[in-house]
Amino acid sequence: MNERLDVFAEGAGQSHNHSKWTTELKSSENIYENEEEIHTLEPNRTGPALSGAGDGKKGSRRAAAAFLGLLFVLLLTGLITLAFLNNKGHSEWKKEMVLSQTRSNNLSKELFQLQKRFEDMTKERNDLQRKLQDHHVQLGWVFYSGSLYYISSLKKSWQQSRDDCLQRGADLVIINSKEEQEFARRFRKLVWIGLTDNKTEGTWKWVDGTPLTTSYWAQNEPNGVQHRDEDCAEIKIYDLENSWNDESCSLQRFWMCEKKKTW
Ligand code: MMA
Ligand code: CA
Repeated sequence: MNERLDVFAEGAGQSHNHSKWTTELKSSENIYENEEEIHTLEPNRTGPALSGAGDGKKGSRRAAAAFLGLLFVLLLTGLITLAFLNNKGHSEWKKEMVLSQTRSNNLSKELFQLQKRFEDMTKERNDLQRKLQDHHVQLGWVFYSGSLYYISSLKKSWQQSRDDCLQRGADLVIINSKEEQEFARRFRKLVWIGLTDNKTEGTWKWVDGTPLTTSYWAQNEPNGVQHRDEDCAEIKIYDLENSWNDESCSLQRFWMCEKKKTW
């Protein structure tokens, strides 16, 4: 070691002539020679006590080193695999995100279009309903509480009256509330209503087949005056709530049709 220091000292302090460099190189070679020497001596440094373990100890150390190396390689492989999988997962997740975003955008567009279509169709429906209503009004129909009513200006028998209603896409009026009864009286006309006992005498039924539950017969009605065969109902005493009379079906009366509003 002293020799090495000397050489560097010489090199630094003295002139840069060729012989000096040669000396330096030679000295360097020497240094390595010494190192080799040290290496060859190494086993002896362990001392006599340890050298007793011999080749067996040497083998187990190699095995341990090999094991550690293998462990290191395995760990490295694991890490690389994890990094790869993570990266792969990440890119797949990103792809999924883009797809989801696209799908979401498409659905938003579709929703917007459907909303627009719904609005357009609602407008269209309202326009058609208005037109239909105007049409009915022009034909003499009156709107009241979800139904259309037609009050005739001619007089006919009960059956002819009913046929007229059927031709208009309606039927004779069915009165099933106090309000409807009041509405029907308001026209102050003697009108046929859709009530008859022509199937079974004494059993009054509405034209839709439903039985009579709430009735507004006038006082002493229905009386079925003898020899008149009074099987059809009319609104007669329209000034009173209880205004109905059973009358001979062949008599000529105004009539009232009802058409349920289906829109
Ligand atoms: C008429 C006819 C009948 C009704 C009575 C009431 C005379 O017959 O309308 O149906 O019951 O009047 O007085
Ligand atoms: Ca009567």
